Amino acid sequence: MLDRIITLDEFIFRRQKDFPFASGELTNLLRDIGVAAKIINREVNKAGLVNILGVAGIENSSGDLVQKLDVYANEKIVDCLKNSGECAGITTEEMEEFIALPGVDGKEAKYVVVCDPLDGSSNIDVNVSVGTIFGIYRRVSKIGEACKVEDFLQKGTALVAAGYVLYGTSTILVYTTGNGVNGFTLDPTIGEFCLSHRDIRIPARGNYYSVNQGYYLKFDLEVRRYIDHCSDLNLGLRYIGSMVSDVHRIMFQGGIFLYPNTRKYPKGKLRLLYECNPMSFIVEQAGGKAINSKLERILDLDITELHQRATIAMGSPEMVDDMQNFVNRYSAAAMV
Ligand code: AFP
Repeated sequence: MLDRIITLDEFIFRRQKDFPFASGELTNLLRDIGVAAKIINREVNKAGLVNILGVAGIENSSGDLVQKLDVYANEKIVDCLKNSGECAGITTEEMEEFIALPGVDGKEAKYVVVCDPLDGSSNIDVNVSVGTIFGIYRRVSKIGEACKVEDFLQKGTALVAAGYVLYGTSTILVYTTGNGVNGFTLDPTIGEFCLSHRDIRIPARGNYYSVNQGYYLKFDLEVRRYIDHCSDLNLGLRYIGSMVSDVHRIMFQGGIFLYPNTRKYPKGKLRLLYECNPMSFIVEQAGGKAINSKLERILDLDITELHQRATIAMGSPEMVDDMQNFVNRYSAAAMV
């Protein structure tokens, strides 16, 4: 039980004081992302009114053009970071190329941001939870010059911070700066994210597995055998189709989330930079594990393209280990 309300801003500021040489730039950047999340939350909550206000691409009753929510979320994130002056560049799942942001008031930024502005957006029309995922890297190119693609093409191990916002029955922001994971629930009455989940730890095992079982026959043999094993253990299947929501459940109740290769997506569907790396950093910081179908740690994967895809198995450490054993056993058997 928390004795008094601690807002996200206060928490971030307090944490900054734990680092004697911190300049406050990361603090400000995290705060700006929190502001963008509140703006996106406001629009997500109105999504059900779209049929009344107008549909995407046409004018609403006020004469404004109604946008698709993922496009809107993308614009809001970019706007917030553009004006903040703490971000040298941003790349998102919505954009083909990254954007280099100019310094503000003569100040040159040292961080770049990667983001999936509205993950699971195909769920919006049916009122199912969606999320925003973000990651922050220290740029590797020269400060003072326009940022370069290399600033974004860094392994997950180089992440300075990562987080997600889940727009669910309540809106919650979960983030890490590599020193544990904390969650903040939006109190709509005061418009603040308030510390609600301190030092989140993933249980070693859980009672659920999360995979699009509709693709079962398209998975490799070893993945199918692992899924059979989960079913043999009487684990429940939970799959929302919105990675943030599925992983958020695992953060608290344990379990495993899988998106393996299929015939349609031989390299996996999810994006390494925007989805897999930030979520893996958070999961590892909470004591979990995240690997790909080749059993490589997600955060160690080389990245050569902004929109590179990856396969993933993440969640409770003992369940990821089990999955690893199945892959080892059945892929060896397949080679005989
Ligand atoms: P959308 O953003 O297009 O809805 O995709 C969501 C997502 O990237 C991830 O959040 C889900 O876990 C996964 O794709 C769902 O994909 P399937 O519909 O193929 O299971």
